[in-house]
Amino acid sequence: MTKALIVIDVQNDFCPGGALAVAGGDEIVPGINALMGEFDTVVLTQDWHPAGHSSFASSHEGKAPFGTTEMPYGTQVLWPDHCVQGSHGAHFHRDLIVDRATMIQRKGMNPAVDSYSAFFENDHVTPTGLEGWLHSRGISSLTFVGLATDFCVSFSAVDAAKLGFQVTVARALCRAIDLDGSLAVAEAGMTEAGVFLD
Ligand code: VGL
Ligand code: ZN
Repeated sequence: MTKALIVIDVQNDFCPGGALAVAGGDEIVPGINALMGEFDTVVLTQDWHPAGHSSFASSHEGKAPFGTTEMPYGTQVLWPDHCVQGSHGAHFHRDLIVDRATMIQRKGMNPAVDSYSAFFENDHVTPTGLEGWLHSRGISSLTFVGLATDFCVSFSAVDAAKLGFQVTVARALCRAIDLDGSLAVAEAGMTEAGVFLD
């Protein structure tokens, strides 16, 4: 079976000191680098928002980060400004080995729609193209690591399972935001979708 390692959003803004820091986000970098050695195919994802993105609380009058708003595609959590295209915060963590990656999937470019998943925007219908890239290379098994477990990792893993990939999430190499119990909800959703939680 041809397999790939998918490294989700190991970017400065999700690491300590970043705009949307995930506790311990930087701790997983050495382990991810080591795990790359077991895969011929390594894909990185990169959250890559235009300034003023609609997922930023600052784009909504009277809204604070970590609140929610109703978007045409459903309820959207509002975040601090993060991963603005070309900014230091959007760059990969300096110790992450990026040379081995044969594909870097950017996401979240549409100003009006967020994109947690590496496969679809948050409207759940607009594809990123990653499914085709993987399938056309004969890849059927995916291992996910990265940030954050309960948002971009879980959305990506659930979509991958629904698309028919065999999916593992290596939880020791992920860290969560855990907003109001979101980690437990995400883990239940992944299990329900047939994702193997390692
Ligand atoms: C993420 C919130 C907003 C993530 C990205 O990578 O999990 N979370 N944008
Ligand atoms: Zn984002």
